[in-house]
Amino acid sequence: MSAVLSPVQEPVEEAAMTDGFHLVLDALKLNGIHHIYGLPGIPITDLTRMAQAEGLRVFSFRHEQNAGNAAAIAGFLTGKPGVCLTVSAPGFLNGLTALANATTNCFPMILISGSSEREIVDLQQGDYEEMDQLAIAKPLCKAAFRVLHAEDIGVGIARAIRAAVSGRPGGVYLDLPAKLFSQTMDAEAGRRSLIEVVDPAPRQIPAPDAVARALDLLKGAKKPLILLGKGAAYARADESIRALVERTGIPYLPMSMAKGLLPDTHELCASAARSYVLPEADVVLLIGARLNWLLSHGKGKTWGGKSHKDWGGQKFIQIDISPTEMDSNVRIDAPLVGDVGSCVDALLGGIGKDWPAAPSDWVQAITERKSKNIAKMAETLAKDPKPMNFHSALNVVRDIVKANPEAMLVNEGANALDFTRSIVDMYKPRKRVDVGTWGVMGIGMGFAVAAAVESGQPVIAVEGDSAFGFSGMELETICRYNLPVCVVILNNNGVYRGTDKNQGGGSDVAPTVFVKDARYEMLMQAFGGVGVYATTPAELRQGLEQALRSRKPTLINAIIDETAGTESGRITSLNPAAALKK
Ligand code: ADP
Ligand code: TZD
Repeated sequence: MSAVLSPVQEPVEEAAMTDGFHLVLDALKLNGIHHIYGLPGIPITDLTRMAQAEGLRVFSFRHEQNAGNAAAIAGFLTGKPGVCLTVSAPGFLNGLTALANATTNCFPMILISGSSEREIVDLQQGDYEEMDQLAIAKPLCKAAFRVLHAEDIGVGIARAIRAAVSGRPGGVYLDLPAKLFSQTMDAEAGRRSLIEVVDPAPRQIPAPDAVARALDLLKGAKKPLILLGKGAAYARADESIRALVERTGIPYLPMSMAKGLLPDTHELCASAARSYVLPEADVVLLIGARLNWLLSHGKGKTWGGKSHKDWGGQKFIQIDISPTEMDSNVRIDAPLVGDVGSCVDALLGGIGKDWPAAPSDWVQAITERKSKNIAKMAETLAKDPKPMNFHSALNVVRDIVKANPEAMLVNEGANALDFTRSIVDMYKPRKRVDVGTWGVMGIGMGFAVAAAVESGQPVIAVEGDSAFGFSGMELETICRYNLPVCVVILNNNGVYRGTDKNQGGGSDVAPTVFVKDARYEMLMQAFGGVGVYATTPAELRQGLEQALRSRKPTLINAIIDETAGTESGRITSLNPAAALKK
């Protein structure tokens, strides 16, 4: 053996390599995404382990729908896409409801699902958890992509991020087949293939003639009204919106998730006179709010129309980033297409010192109705019925939120939703998250986890007992991550209430009725959290105060009069049987 190595035999330094797993994680990190909400299994278990090793936080759930809801609301709260990671077929399908809900609500999220081998899926040969996930996701989200080669991971993630947050935000599906993760490539080439997305949600400036048209209409209004939706909350143009309201003196109505954009106690807040201002207003400025069912489609009796479909005669100015939203229900006289911040700033630019004050008789009339309704509500809230009802329980939550305006409020149910929305004032933007555009049950614990994680603030989740059941197993997740979440179940023994009877007279209880006096607080105790059984407002108050002080996972089972709720809360009329009774 020769002691001298020939040039060909010289040991070469092995090129550093990377793989699909690390490229995915590096691409997320490069774009400031440090949280993954998901549930492990083939083929993404190792991705979750490596994610932790690489310094990302992985929040592992008990069901993918809850992880998806967490990702969706993380997107709303941060303005960056929330990421949900699932296994193939059934895990993907479990996450899909949340993806569709995110898209419906304009929340930016990316559902990343592992998938089985394309060759087998496409020939339908029966792979483990085989499903053509990309095809199924497509119609339910804003965009859907698949990455087959490691060198395309950077582009795939960049496209997913852009699609989720630019224009109207929404859900994006990213399909990553199992084989992708183990593909290797030169580390330096891999690094160069990643994309740090520049300006992912570009501002969209409204056209000057559109601004002039809107200002003209607003200036001539006798009874102007501003309607703030969750698009306005999402846009983070809080100071500009406040300036618009205060400089013009125009009363405003916040939609549910826009509550707190300005404090609900603001003198121009018209919430307590809603049924007066909607039919009376002559010019309505919609800011990031759609004229969908939640606003009676902009017509009918709510808006002063003579019949169900009749237009009330209002003129509408609509600020929205989506041009096709205009005229979706009624004529939009002054469409203002652009991002909320740019549009509101453009309006402010045209509102000089000579801008007329909002007509004082209009503002005065609203103030009078408000005062009357607020006084009436105060009377109801001061009552102390036994057992508790929605009002006496929510009066406590109202005080607690007032004393802790930074706390996040999650809310779902029917009566539990409607009463909380109208009784509990919000003081800061993006503190209230709820069932949104679909009125979907099941967002509760997923939203609560992400609200705690993303805001670092304590979370109060006000839940109907039925609503809670959809995601209740995530109490374990809340305890595992030791999150400062206090769940308040307004427990009236069933869906809407607990008193329905089996109309056939059989021994089964009615479809809306649950086990009586269920001890939900014990579920929290099972995982090491604090359980409180509250039958009085004092017990509820003590439980809530203690939870906020200790920041320990807590569940308060607040026992409500089982006769207290109404069918479907405030939307009884949408039940088909209501039409039979007419
Ligand atoms: P709400 O339920 O509170 O009435 P919607 O979800 O119906 O609100 O409406 C939100 C609207 O806001 C959507 O039409 C969406 O396109 C729009 N939107 C979302 N983000 C922005 C933004 N940054 N600028 C302008 N419009 C936005
Ligand atoms: N399933 C899903 C996914 N979303 C829904 N909205 C419903 C079913 C129907 N539904 C409502 O619209 S509210 C509600 C259901 C089942 C629960 C109401 O009961 P609750 O609240 O106990 O949560 P209240 O306070 O008793 O009304």
